[in-house]
Amino acid sequence: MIVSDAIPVKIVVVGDSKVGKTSLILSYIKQKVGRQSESKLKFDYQIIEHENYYVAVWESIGQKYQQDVPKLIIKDADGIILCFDVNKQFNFKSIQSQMEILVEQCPFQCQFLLVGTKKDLPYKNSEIELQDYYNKLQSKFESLRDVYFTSISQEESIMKVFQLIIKLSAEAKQNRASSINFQVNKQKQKEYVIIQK
Ligand SMILES: Nc1nc2c(ncn2[C@@H]2O[C@H](COP(=O)(O)OP(=O)(O)O)[C@@H](O)[C@H]2O)c(=O)[nH]1
Ligand SMILES: [Mg+2]
Repeated sequence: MIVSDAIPVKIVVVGDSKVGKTSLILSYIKQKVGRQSESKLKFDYQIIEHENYYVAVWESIGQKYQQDVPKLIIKDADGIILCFDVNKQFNFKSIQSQMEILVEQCPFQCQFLLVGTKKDLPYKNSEIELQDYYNKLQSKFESLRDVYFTSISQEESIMKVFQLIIKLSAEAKQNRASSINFQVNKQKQKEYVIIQK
């Protein structure tokens, strides 16, 4: 692929410690490049070619997205994967407050997926209950696009999550860019008309 043809997309994986963020990213990278990554991922990222995209995958640390480092990591994100552990009681308040902060700190067109990790382990909440929580969240956050369940023992479940968030994020980014171009062109037209007078 010619680098200049590729669309850059930044994806950040967020969620509580030990929820499975690093495992999710490493599984995706292994599937894409066919080998284990050397990276420990903290304060670090990986660049992956995915179809026509150049994807930078980051892992964010902690939940304090207002603090300097997490804020810097998410402030130009195109897509966020917000993880929770299905083997733990779903903490609606925590997920909701994380979403509130993320939506505030991330660019306006940023897209979100909610991902329940460790689906090979027993669920603490029923799938119906989790779907209800998701529906409640979705009604509050328009940019929250879907909920998925993954396991490191089912690689294809992880690949699906990345494929979807990359596609949604790239589309939103392109739409935003073309609407800005349109506005700039309109502004230029206006200036042109003024000069013509
Ligand atoms: N059973 C199971 N364990 C997982 C899964 N994903 C991660 N883990 C385990 O959960 C622990 C924390 O994972 P890690 O990726 O380091 O979490 P992080 O702190 O969010 O980056 C590790 O012991 C992983 O092996 C999964 O899908 N199933
Ligand atoms: Mg980690």
